[in-house]
Amino acid sequence: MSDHYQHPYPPPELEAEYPFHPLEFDRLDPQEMLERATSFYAQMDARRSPRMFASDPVPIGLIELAIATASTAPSGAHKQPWKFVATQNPEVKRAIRQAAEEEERTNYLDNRMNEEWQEALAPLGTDHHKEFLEIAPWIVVLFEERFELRADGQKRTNYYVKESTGIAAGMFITALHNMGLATLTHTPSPMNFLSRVLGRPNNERPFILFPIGFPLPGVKVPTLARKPLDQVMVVVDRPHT
Ligand code: IYR
Repeated sequence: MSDHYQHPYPPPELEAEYPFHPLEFDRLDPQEMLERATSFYAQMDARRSPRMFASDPVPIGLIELAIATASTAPSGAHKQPWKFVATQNPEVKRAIRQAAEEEERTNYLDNRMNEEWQEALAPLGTDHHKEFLEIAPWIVVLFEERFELRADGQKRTNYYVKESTGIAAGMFITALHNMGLATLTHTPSPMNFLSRVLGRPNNERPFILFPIGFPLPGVKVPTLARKPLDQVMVVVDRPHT
């Protein structure tokens, strides 16, 4: 047996039961790989989370494409345990803002966040004002599907729900940035009110809220440094003893 032997996938008898097809995959030449990697990194490194938005409308087609892109995320047993709930309705956005600001007032003004937490947030200058929830043209709330609820009322387990939904969230942010839209990963806390305001069933739990639109022209963002590669990457070149 050669070092490169690989047990065949799929097992031949499985193909009688489930469909398989050859993967479409174009190998790029090394030069093009490096060019694409370099320019994509520069593009993503320019992404920031604004906290003031313009009210300019965004066509639903772009929101649909961002959600379709996010939904290409890999997921545990391919269950895709997420739901992207989108609204541009002013009354819904107002209800979300009001409930979020009420919770955040308790967080910031009644010290529900402990001292360490408030210290960590100090350089970001966040507070309980969340006007962007009404001003941004779209709010998309990503829900994790804790379990699958079938139409006939049957329940089915979902797997790696947080990992899967987290990956979808990252791809959503990436898709929005790539199409020239801005978003803020907002986690009002606690955020159970989102299930009520958006009328979601109890197998879904709010995961992250995304206001989406264009940044207010001239908006400032904190001057933050990203960790250098050597602080986020470790190469292991021999077994640890
Ligand atoms: N949920 C609050 C507080 C907050 C917490 C973290 I961690 C942040 O990175 C930013 C804000 C709020 O939305 O203001």
